[in-house]
Amino acid sequence: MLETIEEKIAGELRITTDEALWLYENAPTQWLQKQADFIRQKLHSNKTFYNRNIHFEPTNKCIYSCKFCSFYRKPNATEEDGAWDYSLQDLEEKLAKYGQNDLTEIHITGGVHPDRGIDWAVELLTHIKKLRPSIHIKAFTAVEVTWMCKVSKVSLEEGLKTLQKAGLDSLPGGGAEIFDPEIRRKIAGGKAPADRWLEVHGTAHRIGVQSNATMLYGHIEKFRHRVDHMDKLRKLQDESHGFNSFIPLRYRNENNKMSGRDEVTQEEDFRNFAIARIFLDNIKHLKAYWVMLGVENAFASLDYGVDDLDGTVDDTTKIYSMAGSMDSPALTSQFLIDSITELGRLPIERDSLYQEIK
Ligand code: V47
Ligand code: SF4
Repeated sequence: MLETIEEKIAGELRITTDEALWLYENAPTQWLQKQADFIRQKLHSNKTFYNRNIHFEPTNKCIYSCKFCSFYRKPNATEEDGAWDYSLQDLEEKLAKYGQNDLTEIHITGGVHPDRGIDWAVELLTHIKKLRPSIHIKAFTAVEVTWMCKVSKVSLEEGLKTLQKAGLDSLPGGGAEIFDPEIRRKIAGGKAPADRWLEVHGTAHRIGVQSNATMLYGHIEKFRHRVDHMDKLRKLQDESHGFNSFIPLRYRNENNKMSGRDEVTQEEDFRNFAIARIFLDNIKHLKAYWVMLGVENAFASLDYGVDDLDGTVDDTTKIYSMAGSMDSPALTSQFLIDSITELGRLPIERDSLYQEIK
């Protein structure tokens, strides 16, 4: 099997879902590393991408209660319970810390607030574009978009077009979790099912809003569920061509309803990145989100098919710090440039759609 797959990789042929499953179960890690690195090198030579961004989470109040989530609070929770609702003024203050040209992207995602529909999002997007006309707004997971359209009683396409007109430039990859219905139901309760997540992204791509895709792994899923997840993404991408990057997210186990579970090993992270690089032949970039993996692991994953490290991020990212990652995550561009260079790679600052800036 290994030789057959190796020949396919050398010939730029697609591997099957059975072959991907076989790799998860049988392939030596060193072999995976070599093959994934070969593909990355072919796609990106020795370039490693990063961007200058901040993350903003408007609220952690959420109508859902996903078992892996350490971040959400009930909609009626108070500040004392650890709930927050940032105002436009709070956002303005956060942005004011940066000069007009210091950032190229703002990434916005948060809890699914019961009362917030498309109008709320339009106000937020419009305000940001007024303050920073050229900033790229990557905002709202497919789950948030679904809920907003429901609150505002508009179709998905109408809702997305309204957001796009107000300044939405792309969608982040969150909310995908794991697509298998049974596993999804167990860990993510009643939130938008896989078909809907895929429909949101397919519709966004059709109207010219590109996006990313994530996969939450290392909880109760089996390898076959990961393959099924990536297969669904690969199929949609064949039709819609709108995914820029794939971001595997390892389940972090602090302060949530699945906290008793161990996290997977670093080797498992590397194997997962490598298999994703081999399987997803139509998604150009593979991102290691350093906030989740830790800086050292993220840099080490560059040997396993990863070409992108996300960005400078800055400190309000609580989704991960509350689940066990570092507090107040932030890196400077210089740190990213120096670290990538030390590894013998070429640091490339990119914009949110992966156009090279410098
Ligand atoms: O959908 C929540 C994940 C995601 C935990 O598109 C957890 O560029 C691990 O999607 N352990 C949101 N993961 C974050 C996200 C993202 C991040 C960075 C870049 C981009 C992009 C998207 O965070 C959720 C969920 O899968 N998550 N809790 C946890 N305990
Ligand atoms: Fe809410 Fe998102 Fe957390 Fe699920 S993962 S509880 S939808 S904030």
